Amino acid sequence: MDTLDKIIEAVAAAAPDIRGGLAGRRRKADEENPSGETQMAADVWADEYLEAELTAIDGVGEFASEEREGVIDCGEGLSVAIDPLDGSSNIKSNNSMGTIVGVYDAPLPASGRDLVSSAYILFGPITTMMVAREGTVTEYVIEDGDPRPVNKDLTLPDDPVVYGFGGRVPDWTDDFAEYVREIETNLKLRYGGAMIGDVNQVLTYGGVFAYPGLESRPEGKLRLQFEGNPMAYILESAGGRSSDGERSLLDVEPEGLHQRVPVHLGNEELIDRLESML
Ligand code: FDP
Repeated sequence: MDTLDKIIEAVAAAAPDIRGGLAGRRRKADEENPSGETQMAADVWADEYLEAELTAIDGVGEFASEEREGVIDCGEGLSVAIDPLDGSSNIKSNNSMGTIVGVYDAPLPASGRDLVSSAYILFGPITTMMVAREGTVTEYVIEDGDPRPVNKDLTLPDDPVVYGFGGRVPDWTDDFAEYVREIETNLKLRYGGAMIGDVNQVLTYGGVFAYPGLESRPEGKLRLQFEGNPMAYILESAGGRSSDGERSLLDVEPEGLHQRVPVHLGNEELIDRLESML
């Protein structure tokens, strides 16, 4: 089994344990993450759980997480960047959230072009895993830690249906607000507040997800290494597009481990139109 298989197997095996540990960890932790956001006890626990599992794999050289400041050097080989619990503010209201994993063949922070695979676990009513690798995307259902493929070579539907955008509406730029007015005539709003759940809807029904650059925060909210790049890799492998507003997220220059970036993901024509309007 190669290192990539071992990483994906370890993430799938961890999913039932992480899910099982959420119920008792809905409170806030006493700390902030390196981006200055309040951590939930579940964030800290999932981070420590996955760190132990992933750094133990022979062939993993670096490990980094949205929940910790620096990169952990753990040998020679691939670099793994994770968001252990994306959308963890949803734990209070018991809505969807998940885990994101990007595997780079370069030291961190790395370019999205150095990704060799990325995956996410979605803790919805069912635990599923989406894996992009070698240009194809596969969806698995995870029961007892065993991934069972349910959708091989998944591609975005041609006729987009949904959109979901983060950030407060008065904080959107005028150009972005104009884009929303144009596309909402044909699409319906679906926003759950966890990128994984919202992007999973786009992959299922077609459409567009964004956490755009805001008036108060032009760099947006989401992090390039842990969120933007891995999700862009999945969307582009499924035939869609990603953009920071001008270019594919995979072409954004990595400048820091916790760097933020405006994120737009979806069907090609919807992202092309966005870029022409921003
Ligand atoms: P969260 O802070 O709950 O972890 O970056 C994480 C994220 O959630 C995304 O999953 C989500 O799309 C976004 O932030 C939600 O932010 P808003 O609360 O500003 O909508």
